[in-house]
Amino acid sequence: MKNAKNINLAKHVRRLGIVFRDMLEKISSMGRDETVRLCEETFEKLSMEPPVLKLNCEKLLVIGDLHGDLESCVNALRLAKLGEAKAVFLGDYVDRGPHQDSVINLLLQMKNDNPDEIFLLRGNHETPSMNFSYGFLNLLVRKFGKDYGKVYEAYLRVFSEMPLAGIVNERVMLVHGGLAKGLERIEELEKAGKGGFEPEDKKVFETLWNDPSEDVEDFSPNPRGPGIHCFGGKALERFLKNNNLRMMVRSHEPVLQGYRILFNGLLITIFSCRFYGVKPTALELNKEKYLFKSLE
Ligand SMILES: [Mn+2]
Repeated sequence: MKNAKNINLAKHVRRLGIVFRDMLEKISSMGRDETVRLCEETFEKLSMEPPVLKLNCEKLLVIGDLHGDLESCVNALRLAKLGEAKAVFLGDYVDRGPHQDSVINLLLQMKNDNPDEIFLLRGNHETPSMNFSYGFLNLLVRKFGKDYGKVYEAYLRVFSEMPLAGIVNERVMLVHGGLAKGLERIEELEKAGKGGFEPEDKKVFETLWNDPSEDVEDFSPNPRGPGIHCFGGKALERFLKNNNLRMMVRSHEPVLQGYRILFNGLLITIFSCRFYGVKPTALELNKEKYLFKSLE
């Protein structure tokens, strides 16, 4: 039976053109066993990746939070021109928005098909505590009924193997949230691992949750909740210098313009989900420069 959501998806599929049409149709009709299989295949690929990816390339597209924004997701995949460039997604694929299952399934399928070109970092919403309150778990219960548990566990296994960070051309650090308090060297994050289902290690947790603030020098408590910090320009500058990096790119906060440059260019926030009044944007990183690209 077609429900409102399927009709909505069909509209997207028509608008998004032929390249992804077959894949989207396949993904939107996937049942329990196919979904679990897709997760298991992607789990195998992700578990070979280290917690901190080292990426070397001429051109790379960075995509921020999606939260079920299928249109931004497909626009980003088309824009990325895989084969010529790589694409790194900064996490928060699920919860909140209307097409969470299609977004995550499409990205998992793309990761399977293009393991050396598509990279999926972990966001704070790739965890059970967030999915419990912000929609993804409920969606799976509605979609799979009493069978939801097996599918959800397969997704959680995938989430737990997503890398926490990427280093591009030894110069730019990519994460979902930001700089963790007490993190001095990137190697510490590599040693901390990927955090399991619900990251408890402080450095892993804060990498997924922290925000930058120009009102702070070093670190201050973050109103988001206990254990989360705001990091200032002084802290970031020290970290970048110690690790011989030029800048950090992160997502996690809806910024209306779709991007925001802080700390005199040491940090960029990029946001790709259109459901907060945000102009969905991606960041193209070239060897010596960067460009903002609309995903509208
Ligand atoms: Mn987030």
